[in-house]
Amino acid sequence: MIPYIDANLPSYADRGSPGQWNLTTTIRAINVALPPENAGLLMKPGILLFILALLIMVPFRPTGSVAFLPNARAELSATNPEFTFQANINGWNASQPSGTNPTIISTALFASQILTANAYVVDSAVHSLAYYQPGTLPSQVSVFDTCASANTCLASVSVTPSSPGNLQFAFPSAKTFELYCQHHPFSMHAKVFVYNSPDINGDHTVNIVDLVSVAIVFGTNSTSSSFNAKADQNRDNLVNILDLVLVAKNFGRNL
Ligand SMILES: [Cu+2]
Repeated sequence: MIPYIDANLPSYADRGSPGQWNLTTTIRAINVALPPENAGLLMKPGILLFILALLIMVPFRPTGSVAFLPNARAELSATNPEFTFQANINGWNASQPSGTNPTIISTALFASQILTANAYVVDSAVHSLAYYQPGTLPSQVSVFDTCASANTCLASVSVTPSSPGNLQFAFPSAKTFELYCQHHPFSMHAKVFVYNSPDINGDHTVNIVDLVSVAIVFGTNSTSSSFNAKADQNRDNLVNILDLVLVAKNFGRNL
């Protein structure tokens, strides 16, 4: 029996977020029981074919629909990720079905990408949606709504029963940031997971160079000498097909 693995990347729409993106990808790879380094070598021909296919398709994309890659145009026009947060003294509820005080996870949210947060009050209190640096404890949050770098606050917006809050913010790095209500930090504490940018070389466009950047370290992990943390899109300490797909999803985008 040949062992295999199914790598299924949940689509943006499946996560209950705005449905501009609708890519569901299932990839089947054989021989995953091999050590990561060897598995990477085995996958190389597949990766090269994958990249070649993308290169062939790219010239057709701006002029019309591409039947065999229907999501390509949608990706190019995808808007910034957007979430709605419900402010309640007992905890944040996001628009995602992840419950109270969730960790916000969306592949559309990567470093330097603007997240639009809409917050509205669902009880009768005054709240303040605020992003803090990773690791900031509830006891370190300013309860007087004074957002400053000195208290590791990155951005905040006040939310009252009569006035919803809107905050646009670009997380500076691929980390997991703290999301507090500054007035109720002990009960209202969610997190925001930020992916690595698919623009790996930082030239503001996602192109073949970025795909190759992932391909050449394919199969490595964080203990490998050639490991490239920026290529590890989902920050799971492995560079595998999931990371390649995340870059491919954004292929052609200007960031
Ligand atoms: Cu609050």
